[in-house]
Amino acid sequence: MHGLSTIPRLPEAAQTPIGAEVYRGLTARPKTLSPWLFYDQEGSRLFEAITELPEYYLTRTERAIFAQNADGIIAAASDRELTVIELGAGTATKTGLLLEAAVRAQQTVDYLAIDVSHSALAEAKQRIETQIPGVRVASRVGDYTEGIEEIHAAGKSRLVLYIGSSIGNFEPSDAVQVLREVRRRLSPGDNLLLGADRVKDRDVLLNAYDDQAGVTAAFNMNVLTRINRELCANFNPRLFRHRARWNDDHSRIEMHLESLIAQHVVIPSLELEVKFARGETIHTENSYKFNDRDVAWMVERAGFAITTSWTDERQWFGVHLATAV
Ligand code: AVI
Repeated sequence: MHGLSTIPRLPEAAQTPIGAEVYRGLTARPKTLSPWLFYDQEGSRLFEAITELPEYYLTRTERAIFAQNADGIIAAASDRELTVIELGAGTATKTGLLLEAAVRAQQTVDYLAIDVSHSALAEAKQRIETQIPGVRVASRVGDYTEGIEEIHAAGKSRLVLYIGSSIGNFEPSDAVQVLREVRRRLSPGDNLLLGADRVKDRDVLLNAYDDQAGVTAAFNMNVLTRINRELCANFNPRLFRHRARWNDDHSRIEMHLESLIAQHVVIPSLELEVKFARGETIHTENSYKFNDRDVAWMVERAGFAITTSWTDERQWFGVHLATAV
């Protein structure tokens, strides 16, 4: 027999993005799943609901910082005309405050929204164009940095928005890599506006990721339902529970799904049987919390320098303007 034919081949489903990730994550020790798996249609709806929860202060606090400082942020970003580009724009609900300030400063502004969700971009475009005359909206479905280089902005300065503390869902080294990718597509003097959640009281953080109404729990559990649907697995979500933990050594909130009993889960499309001990968890998300020094370290390694930072009264959230050097 030919030697090569004995190499075990992974089933076809393990070669799709979701199949590959679930195979990798559930055969790893400890078990992990990447947070991008949260965002199917139901997960995106649940995330929108999270942003309105009383305990989830992040969205509301960042919006308040923009409401108070939008003119200052736009003025600090450039003395030339600005073109605004938003990475992971989603429905761009907070961005309007910055775009209104840009219109006040320069009458018209070009705005490019980049996101993986076509429907979110369509909603953003429709809302911004009707509510803020003067903004010319372009959108691009794609990964976060795709399309930046297409904005040549001759004679103009680019302002890239990466807000909402999305940067906190990456491992620190990956976060630097993401920012490097952004920097690579910019010219010296262009700017990045980075929203990053700050380190704070442990209970405030834990409540934000384990709310009374159970919306965050449903968001986390939805991963199992998605794997059942898309990979024909037989997870029983009732046999798992949502856990949020503060990891002080790494300055991050962790989300896990904890198995309530010893059990086996079968994923036939991956030809995989996954064993869980009672109390064993799948680590589904990290949400890093930063102090100003962490943010400066991260952006400097990516080729930016912080020029101005803004925060709220309680100093719970940071908005940082960083210039490409
Ligand atoms: C998208 N990201 C910034 C959210 C966060 O706070 O880390 C995702 C989230 N996870 C649980 N609640 C919200």
